[in-house]
This record gives sequence, C-alpha cells and structure tokens, in this order.
Amino acid sequence: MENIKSLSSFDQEIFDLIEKETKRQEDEIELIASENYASPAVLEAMASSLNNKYSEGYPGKRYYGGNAIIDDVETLAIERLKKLFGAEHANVQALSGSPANAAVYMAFLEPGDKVLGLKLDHGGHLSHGHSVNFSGRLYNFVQYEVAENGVIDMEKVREVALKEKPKMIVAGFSAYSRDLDWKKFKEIADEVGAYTFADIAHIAGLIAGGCLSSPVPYFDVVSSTTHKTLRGPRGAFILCKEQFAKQIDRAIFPGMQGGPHDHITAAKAVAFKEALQPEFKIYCQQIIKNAKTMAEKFMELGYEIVSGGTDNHLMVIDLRNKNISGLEAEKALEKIGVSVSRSTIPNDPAPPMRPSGVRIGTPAITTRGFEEQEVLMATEFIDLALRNKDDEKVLSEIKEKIKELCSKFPIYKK
Ligand code: DSN
Repeated sequence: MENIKSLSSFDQEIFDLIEKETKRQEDEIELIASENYASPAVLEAMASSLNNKYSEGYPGKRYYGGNAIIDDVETLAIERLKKLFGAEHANVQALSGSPANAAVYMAFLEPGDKVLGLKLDHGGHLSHGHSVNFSGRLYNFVQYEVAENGVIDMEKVREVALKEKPKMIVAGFSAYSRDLDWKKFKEIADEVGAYTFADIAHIAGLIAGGCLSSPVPYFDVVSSTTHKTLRGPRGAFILCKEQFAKQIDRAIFPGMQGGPHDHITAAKAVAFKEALQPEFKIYCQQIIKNAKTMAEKFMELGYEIVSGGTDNHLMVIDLRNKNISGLEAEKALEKIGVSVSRSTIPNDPAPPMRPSGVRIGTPAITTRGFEEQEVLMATEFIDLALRNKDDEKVLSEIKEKIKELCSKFPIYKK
C-alpha cells in the first residue's frame, strides 16, 4: 500500500482536528449522560482491517465469500453478550439505537399498530413514539407520563394500557433517573396481551454491572446502544427470547440493514469482554455513587432535581428557580469546559430548543477516575459558573481550575 499514507502524513487537517478533539476531551469535564470514553482496546478494534469486509447474513449463512474469520468475530460477540445479560438470543448487527428500535418495531408490528411509550419531555426517547420521528409517523403511539413527583406511577401506566390496549409496551428512557419496575411492566403487558420491549440504551452498563435490575428475564425484546454506560464503540444490539430470534434477525437483515459493520462488531466484542471483568462492577457502582453525590450536592445548593434524586447515572435539573434556561446553562458551562445537554423537564412550559432543565450524567467522569471528592469540586464549579454566567473573568478562572483538575485524571494520555 505504498500509495496510501498514514493519516498524519496524508491529511494533516483531519489529523490536527482529531488531536485537538482529543485534547479537548482531556482538558474538559464530560457530563453528557449518554457519552463515555471507549478504551484503547475498543478503539483499536474499530480502526482495524475488519472495516474492509462485507458480510450480509449471519455466521455460517453469508451472502459473500471470505467470511470465515468474520463469523468467528460475530459469534464471539454474540456469545459474550448473551453471557453478560443472561439472554437467550442476541443480534449484534444493529448500527445504532434508533435503527435497532426500528428493527424491533418491524419485527413485532404492522404500520398503524398501537404502542405505548414514555413521552419525550417526560424522559422518553424520540424513537419511543414522538410525532416527528419515524416511530410516531409509522405507528400509533400512545404516551404515558411521569407523575407530579417526577416518577413513573405504574398504576397510571396500567390505566392507560387497559384503556388503549396496545400491541406493545415500551419501557426505557433517555432522561429519567429512577430504576424501572420491569416486572410490573410485564404484568401490565400480560394483562392486555401486549409485547414487552425494553430500551436500555442508557443503563445497559449499569445492568451488566449488576447495579440496576434487568428486564431480560421478563421482557420479550430488549435493545441497547453500546457506547453509553457500556463504554463500547458507537453501535447497538438486540436481545430477545429464543421464540423471537428469527423475526428479530430478519428485521435487521434483510429488513432494515445491509452489511454489518464488522470492525464495530469486533469492538463490541471487546467492550463485552471488558464488561464481563470484575472491575466493571466496581466502575458501575462508582458511576452511581458519583451521580448520587452530585445530585445531593446540587440539592444542598438549592437546585431542584426532577424526582428528587437519582438511582442511576443521570439527573435532570429543573433550573426554573435559578432563573436560567437549560440553553443558557449549557452555553455558560461550555465556557468553563463542562459539557452538559439542555433537557426538557416534565410538562416543560418552555420550548424544546430553550427548555427549563439540563441533563447531567457521570459515566464519563467515572471512567477517567473521578470519585466523590472530584464530583463535589465539579458541582461547585458548575454552581459558581451558573451564578456568574455573564462574568467572563470568573468563567475563565474556573476553566483554568477545571483544566488543572482534569490533568490529574488523564483519559488516554497516561
Ligand atoms: N442521544 C442520546 C442521548 O443523549 O440520550 C439518545 O439518542
């Protein structure tokens, strides 16, 4: 390959931008609840020759030649994933969270079928039935909500399910900080004859690490991304009961997708192996300890947390009593080198682009080694920045302190 050069010698612009982004990640505090830092081993697998292969089909049944090694890679990923979650069947080809969910709907539903999902501004995900998303356009979604206290009231879910008689009930979220009662969801679904679908994209790592309860024993089908608390490559998977294996596999290929991304499948296998190590449990416990510490500190500082706390890796802060919008908070924190995502709060009176809250999560800072002491420092920095959001001098002083703190917890540059 003499005519093909390395990145640094062929494309200095992209090389430099990657270097800059790596430095930004090293110097700043990442609190976006859905982000994490994949290990060097995961990144190496992603940047491998497996990128070059086409392998439509499944191990032993491919539509292209030369797939014997890819079959071994995919089989390893499947076996590790089944072991991690105690699942009967696993599909590791889903390219990302929304396509995985689309495949689940395709496997179980006809267009127009009725489905029950958590409303977006109550913590749900776009692909759980929002009107602008394919899910809300193709299927007849009815939405359930959190109660006044910010927690899902299972009796209310039951009432909606009995009234609407959906064909499927979706449990899962993007911005909800409480553990879900999977068993109760299953009981309700059985009462109305609905399929059960859990989207565990945010909490897959915490479930794998034994820190949160798992829907796998109860639910018909479970989807997840692989790059959030699970700390793998960007991608997804689907787990299901053996009786649904064929329909799930067919919905992914040939239903939704063409060739799987084999380099990502390899990286998923590496991430699953990492999550099977005893240290991963300790990592997950620390994610939750860090989130609880942060939520308590925020409340002590007069912030309102939706639902009054957290059981998992995230919290949504209702900023209305601080007279700052989620967008303003996101922008002010960007100036001190802290990334968060603005978020709606339940029944948000403000528009989605300028919602009343921010969502904050601890998976990434925990990966780089932050424990309670650093979490308390980060929380105080955030509070100081929000109180001085228009004072550039204060903001730049905080940014320097954050850089100094981060330098003690390198991600890749050990
Ligand atoms: N973008 C992801 C999140 O932030 O939760 C979900 O799609």
